[in-house]
Amino acid sequence: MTQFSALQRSATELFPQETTDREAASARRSLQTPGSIRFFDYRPTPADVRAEVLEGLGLPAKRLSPKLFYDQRGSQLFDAITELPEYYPTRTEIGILREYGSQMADLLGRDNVLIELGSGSSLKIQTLLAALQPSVYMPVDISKEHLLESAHALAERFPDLSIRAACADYSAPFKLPLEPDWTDLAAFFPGSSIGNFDPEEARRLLGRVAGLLGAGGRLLIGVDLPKDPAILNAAYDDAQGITAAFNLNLLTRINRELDGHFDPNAFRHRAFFNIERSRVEMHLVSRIEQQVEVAGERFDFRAGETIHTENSYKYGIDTFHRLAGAAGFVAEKVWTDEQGLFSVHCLRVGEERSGS
Ligand code: AVJ
Repeated sequence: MTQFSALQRSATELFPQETTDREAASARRSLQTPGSIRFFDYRPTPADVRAEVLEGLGLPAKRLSPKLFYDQRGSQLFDAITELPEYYPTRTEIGILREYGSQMADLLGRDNVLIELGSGSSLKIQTLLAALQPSVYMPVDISKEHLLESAHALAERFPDLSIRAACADYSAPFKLPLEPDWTDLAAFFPGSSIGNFDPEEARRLLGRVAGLLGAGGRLLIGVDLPKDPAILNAAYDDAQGITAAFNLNLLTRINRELDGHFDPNAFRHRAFFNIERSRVEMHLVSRIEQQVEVAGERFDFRAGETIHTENSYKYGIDTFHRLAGAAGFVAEKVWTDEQGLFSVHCLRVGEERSGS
């Protein structure tokens, strides 16, 4: 059995199914909307989560992957972050998409299959759908409930849109519910989520996207720009403490899903711009010396010791062009806001690609 057919079979198409749980309820609601939603679950597996958490906490410099932020509560907190006065990226990027959407559509082409990586609430795509008019919209996200709710909301607003939602982890090699005769693919990767990956991982991820799209395929990608550290520090450590709650929710999630015994009050949120590496770092700092059990294993913390939970790299335009070039993309166009806070690039997969 090939890997592809294995994944195809594990994919759950909820649309026609009649079961009693929540997600099926939301799929049933979709039966009442004119729009068409099909849902494919590639189940980013809990076994991987457990192994990753235990490995990360066992390292001399403890770390956890930022993708673990996005359980249902974490996805909600992230949505709240995007509305904070200090968090400029979302509203700035949406402003750029609004202003230049028709130029973007001219470059990306219309009537294609539009894949969105890390679609979250599918808010940004809504500013582009009228201009882009894809034949199929394929949101890909790691958070299943969030993906289903968003797809449903989108179908209500865009009843003629054909939606194929895929619950998958794009940070590792991933499959998508693509049909063999779908050749005209484009991708949308907004929000500067590429910044969560170290440059080398980012190059590999972009390389996989290039492979998926094929020569000539277009990628529209949002990339946060380096800027005054004071702006960055405020954006990742807001006055209302929403980002702190988002960071600390990771511990609550581990407690719930992995039999963890973290006391979230015994940790505090820390975020700062690391200028040398051009990245915002988020950490959870142990307020005290303590021992914490997770999934039956014990982890020791010194007072002040941190768990590194996120990097958010900021790329200048030339630096990002070099990264994209190394992944097989040719830069076509870049748009920014007037203040130079954020950039959106249109990249095209070059003809000359050496393997993946
Ligand atoms: C979703 C990865 C783009 O790095 O700005 C927001 C996540 N972390 N506040 C970012 C995040 C803290 C966000 N990305």
